[in-house]
Amino acid sequence: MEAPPFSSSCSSSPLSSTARLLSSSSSSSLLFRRNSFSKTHYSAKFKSPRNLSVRASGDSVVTLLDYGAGNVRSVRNAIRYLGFDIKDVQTPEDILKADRLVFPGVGAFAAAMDVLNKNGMAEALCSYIEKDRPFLGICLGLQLLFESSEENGPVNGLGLIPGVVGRFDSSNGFRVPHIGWNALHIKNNSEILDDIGNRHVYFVHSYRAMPSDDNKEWISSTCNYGDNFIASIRRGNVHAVQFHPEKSGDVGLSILRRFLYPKSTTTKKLTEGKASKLAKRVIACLDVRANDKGDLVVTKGDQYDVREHTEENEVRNLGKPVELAGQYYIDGADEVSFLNITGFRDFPLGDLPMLQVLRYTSENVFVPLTVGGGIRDFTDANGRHYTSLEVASEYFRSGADKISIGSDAVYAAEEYLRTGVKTGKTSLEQISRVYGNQAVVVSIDPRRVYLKNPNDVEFKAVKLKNPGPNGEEYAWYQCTVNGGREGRPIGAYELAKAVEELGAGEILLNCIDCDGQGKGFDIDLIKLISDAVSIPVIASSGAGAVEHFTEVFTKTNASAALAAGIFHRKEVPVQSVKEHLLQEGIEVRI
Ligand code: 1PR
Repeated sequence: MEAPPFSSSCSSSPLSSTARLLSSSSSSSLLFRRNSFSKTHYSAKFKSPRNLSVRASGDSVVTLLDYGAGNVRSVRNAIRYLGFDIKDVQTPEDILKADRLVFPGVGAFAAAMDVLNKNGMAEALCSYIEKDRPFLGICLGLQLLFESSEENGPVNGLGLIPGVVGRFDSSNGFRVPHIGWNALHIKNNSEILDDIGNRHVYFVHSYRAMPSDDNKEWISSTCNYGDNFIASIRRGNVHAVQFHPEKSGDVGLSILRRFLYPKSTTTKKLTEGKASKLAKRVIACLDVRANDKGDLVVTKGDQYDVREHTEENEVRNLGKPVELAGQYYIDGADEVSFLNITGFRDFPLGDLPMLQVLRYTSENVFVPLTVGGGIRDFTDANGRHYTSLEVASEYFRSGADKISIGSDAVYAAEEYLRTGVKTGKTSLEQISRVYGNQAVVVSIDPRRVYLKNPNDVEFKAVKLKNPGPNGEEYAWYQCTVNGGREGRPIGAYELAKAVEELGAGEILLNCIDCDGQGKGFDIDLIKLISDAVSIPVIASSGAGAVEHFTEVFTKTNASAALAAGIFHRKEVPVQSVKEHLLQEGIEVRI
């Protein structure tokens, strides 16, 4: 395919406060005590499926443009998994000398452009692309090729492709951010998409570029989410994708492999799928904490009580975090979440090897990883102060795609509702400003409080389908902090609406009453919250059978359903859940 001339207008823009934050957070190296931690200890039994992995020969080096925001570790891991070494861009000359360049844009548009402009990378990128050198942009790495973006803007982009990047419209009922596995509509020969077999790929973004007459020659695929937006572009050797191949399981690895081995005969066509729209997600959750011997284990509570009811009163041990996460990936989980459930009292960067768990997991697990627990400001025993942004940054650098905030989000919401002022200083606001709200989940731990009369309380109450123990017909859902230990004067409904305004991109909705009971999700609660907000809601707590997943997706607007106990105890495999959902006509990723 011949590459027509490019219309470049590489532009510069002043350094924003976001970019200053971004560069300072990314350059800060955290001085925390790393526990001695053996990789074999945590991943001894887990063997990754290597069927898609091939060894590169000859010039097996990929140049990676990583400007220090968000999770680029996953892209690195996927490239290494496919047999390539990575050379990091240090100077603009490294871009010009690259044989193949991967640009995984992460974070906000303006912040990324500021960094690129400041260090001369923008010009080098334009020059490299204009010469039709092998290029793969990912997510923001696609958006930055356009003329400008409305994200905190307008802000000028690299100007290589005609068009403005705009925000999804949530007024038509589509939740923003667009998070999850969606279908591609192939428009032109893209080569790198040749083997994907009509399967879903993983998107996570609030802004998108739209097709037009001016950019139609660039478009290789579109995706529908309220409107048709550009999912990938291709011109000559230049490719860019809005979705995340490094997070799209075997489909994504196949796309990356086609880019890295353009003339390869080693490609393997994947099983044909029937992807047509955004799939409902099935998420495996690992509650993690140190047991009494100090080993980090996956545990599971009954209504948040994680101790065995024996004389020893030990913390329940259901397996090793890295091993189990790897197994759930193989089994087809659409995401894996780690919740460090004692993070509220232990400093996550100091005492617990959660960072190592993330690092090892992300080497072999190519679906999104969320980590939560202990994300807040903290001063250690030596008086060193860590901001929640630093804690989150370290999680992102270690392989997390999203972080989840529990207790700290409750305090932030209470303060916001009390004063009506967004200070911009809460962990929620800071992290979503720097990393984008799609990277920030708020985990809610509510407990049912039964009422005879809904007017007995200032918080939103619901009429229950099943009355309470004393025949109460109503309940409100009281938020808790510190792993359910302390009730707070705020309801789940009020909290959900407040954290959406403060910048949360998704809600993980637990329910203490249902946790570990296996009797089904709390439909009243999930309906209340998923109807109240326009960000995606993950239903959690209570799954005990495949039918419970169908129920939550047919009776509420949940975007995803999460389970722990039934997966850990191997009572119901992830695949059975998906097969059942498909039989019931609910689209899921296969
Ligand atoms: O407050 O920011 O440090 O975050 C702490 C995080 O740890 C929160 O996300 C909170 O939900 C979680 N957490 C704290 N204590 C517990 C506990 O169980 N004692 N776990 C806990 C929350 C709930 C779900 C569980 C589902 C599904 N566990 O994660 O996986 O209920 O379980 P099921 O399918 O077996 O019913 P911070």
